[in-house]
Amino acid sequence: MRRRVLQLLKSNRQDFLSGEKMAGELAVSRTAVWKAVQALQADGYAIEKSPRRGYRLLDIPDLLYPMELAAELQSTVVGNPVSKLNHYLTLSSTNETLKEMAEAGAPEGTVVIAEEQTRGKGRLGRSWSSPRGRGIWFSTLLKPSVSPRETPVFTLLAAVAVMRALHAALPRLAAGIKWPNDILIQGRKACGILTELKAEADRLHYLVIGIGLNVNQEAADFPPGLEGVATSLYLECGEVLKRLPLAVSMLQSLDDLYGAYRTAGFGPLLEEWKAKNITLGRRVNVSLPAGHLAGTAVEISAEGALIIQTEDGKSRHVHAGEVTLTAKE
Ligand code: BT5
Repeated sequence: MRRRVLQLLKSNRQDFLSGEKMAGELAVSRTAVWKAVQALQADGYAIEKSPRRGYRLLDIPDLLYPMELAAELQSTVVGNPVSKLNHYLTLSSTNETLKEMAEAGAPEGTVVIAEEQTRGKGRLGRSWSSPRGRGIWFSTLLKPSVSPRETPVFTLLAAVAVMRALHAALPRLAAGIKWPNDILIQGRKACGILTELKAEADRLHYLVIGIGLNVNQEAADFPPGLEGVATSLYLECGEVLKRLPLAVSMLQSLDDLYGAYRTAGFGPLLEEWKAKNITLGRRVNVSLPAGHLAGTAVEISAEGALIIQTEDGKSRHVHAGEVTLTAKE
């Protein structure tokens, strides 16, 4: 009911719509219309009510509601149908909630979005700052038929999806992908990706791809210790951005890229990743569980590993690790 009332209000934004007319069109009582309007107001929609003229929609909240996302999204798997989009005001971590849903049999393409995460997760038990309404914090469930060895490529796929959305919104933004899971702007981190999976030795059950994009944080919104390390789109371009179109664009790009991967494999995706990365050609230090590695990042393998050429001329494939970029070659 709420969705249908909202649709009517949206298609008549320039004028008031009487409660009677809406009730007639939706074949419900005027009280039902009024209740739906009240529910929409409680959700943050600014709706003006005039005793004689009816209702008029003044503003849509910048919240990532499924019905708003679905109105713009033209995806096949990710977040389609709309019942796969799950929105929460606050969650501990969207990855954690989506993993529970995956265990309970949620379908591929299920998405969990939170306005705020109280225990947002980074890799290796690190935390991810996710203040309310300031960024886009969401996770997507995919179930590709690949072996667990091939899953790192999906982190690269997600990074390319974010880059496409950033490019569409802010074409002049100097953003680039740092292998494996960061998007940096002028050397500062604006986006992180956390891919988690459940698998047997040779069979993947599911992937949960969590993406956190800093949109409207001011410097003071970041916890101590992240000065000079983290940034937001607002800090980089000086403009408060609407999160809704950015979120739609990321979901759409994820869906497009996943579709492209299913028809053409990883090849074209890796080419696009290369065009958008800032890691290859750079001298890097990589911290690995078993120590450090220094060298030049020369290539990305078909499985998404970073190939490092060390001083002694040897090539090393790094499948996971923390990369620090040093000088340009
Ligand atoms: C990441 O880890 O970059 C993965 C971040 C994934 C976050 C998303 S949000 C939706 C989904 N649900 C979750 O619970 N997580 C995912 P890592 O490479 O380990 O980087 C973590 C490090 O980045 C921290 O140790 C901080 O130094 C820094 N950091 C924390 N919050 C940040 C933020 N908002 N922006 C930039 N840097 C941040």
